[in-house]
Amino acid sequence: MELDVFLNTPFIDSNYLVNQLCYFGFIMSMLHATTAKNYDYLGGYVIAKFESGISSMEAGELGVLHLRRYWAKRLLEVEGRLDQESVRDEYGLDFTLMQGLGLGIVEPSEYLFQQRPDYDAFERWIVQKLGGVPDYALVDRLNKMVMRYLEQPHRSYPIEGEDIQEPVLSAADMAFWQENGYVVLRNAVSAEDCREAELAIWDFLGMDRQNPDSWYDRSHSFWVSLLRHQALDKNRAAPRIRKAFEQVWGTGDLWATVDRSSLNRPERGGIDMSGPSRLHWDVSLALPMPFGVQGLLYLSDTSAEQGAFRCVPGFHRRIEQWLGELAPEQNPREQDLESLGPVSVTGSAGDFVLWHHALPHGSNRNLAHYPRVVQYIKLFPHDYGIHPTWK
Ligand SMILES: O=C(O)CCC(=O)C(=O)O
Repeated sequence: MELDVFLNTPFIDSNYLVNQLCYFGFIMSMLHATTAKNYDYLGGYVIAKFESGISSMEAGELGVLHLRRYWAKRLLEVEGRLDQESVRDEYGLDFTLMQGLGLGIVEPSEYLFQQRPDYDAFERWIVQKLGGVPDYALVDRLNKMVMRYLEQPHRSYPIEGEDIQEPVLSAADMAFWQENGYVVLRNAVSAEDCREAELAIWDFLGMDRQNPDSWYDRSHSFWVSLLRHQALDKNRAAPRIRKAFEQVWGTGDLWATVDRSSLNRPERGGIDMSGPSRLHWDVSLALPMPFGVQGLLYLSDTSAEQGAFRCVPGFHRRIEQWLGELAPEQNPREQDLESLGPVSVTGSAGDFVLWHHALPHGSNRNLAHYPRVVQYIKLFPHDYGIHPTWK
């Protein structure tokens, strides 16, 4: 039964499972499934009602709409009393709110689950995490987003025909994107900004980039959970990266995720440290699959053998047919995805890779001598589609 709850938990695409843990419900279900005892199931779904009665319009001291309801839902979820079905339409709203506040989704979920604070304490925690009270302009934008999410029809992406001024992806880049489902934006950020971000990551890890002996501390995995840093924030706001996302989504109204980074270290002693080298998807494979885009910024020069990003070009155009040809008992994620023809996507420090989330993707093993350093950045519209079923 607990496995059913886990499998039925919807999931917002981002980076691979443990990487982004980008859907709070997923995290909460995992934690919850292993701890809470007193809840009932029917066909794999938790039977409970969202009883808090707190509306999205109720704000606390910070003045942020929906935040109190978000808090109340998480606490009910911890207790196994949240009717997931009744709040399914709000997944995108919760996600955008947490990302838009600059918190990401993992930390708030973990905090609420572990501390079960009252609402005032939750707001104080947010202020402490953000290093201050969210400014008026952000609160105003968030509140408008909440109203639009709840009151206006959600759009279907990509939006065709909206005029995006001063594009950074050329017509040839866009044609490549359409055909292959990925594209590289060269020189997305300056060498200096790249360097600052890379140094912040080394510093956070307590490793010396010049000294390979310092790279193999076993307490560090591929993923680097440094979320908020001036240099990382600057890259999230990089105008060229924003513009590229605007071009592929077809809209300028986008929010940025607060994601982790990664350090793909060269293999040593035959030990593969390359993280998600197995090809995978981070999105539900339930059809129809809504449009979605992921992205990563190379912070170090990355050759194919240096653990580069890999993906299967053009698979976004044939995924539905491919899924349809599988027998019902065949799990798409367990198929031989290597046989689909992945390519390595190389880049210099400062290059940014965008890929359609329908492409199977992963990282290469690093057989070179220097780690590949990457920052994950995704910009998305608040109302982009999230399939309610995780498959
Ligand atoms: O870092 C990479 O090259 C791959 C990242 C990945 O697999 C993911 O974001 O899900």
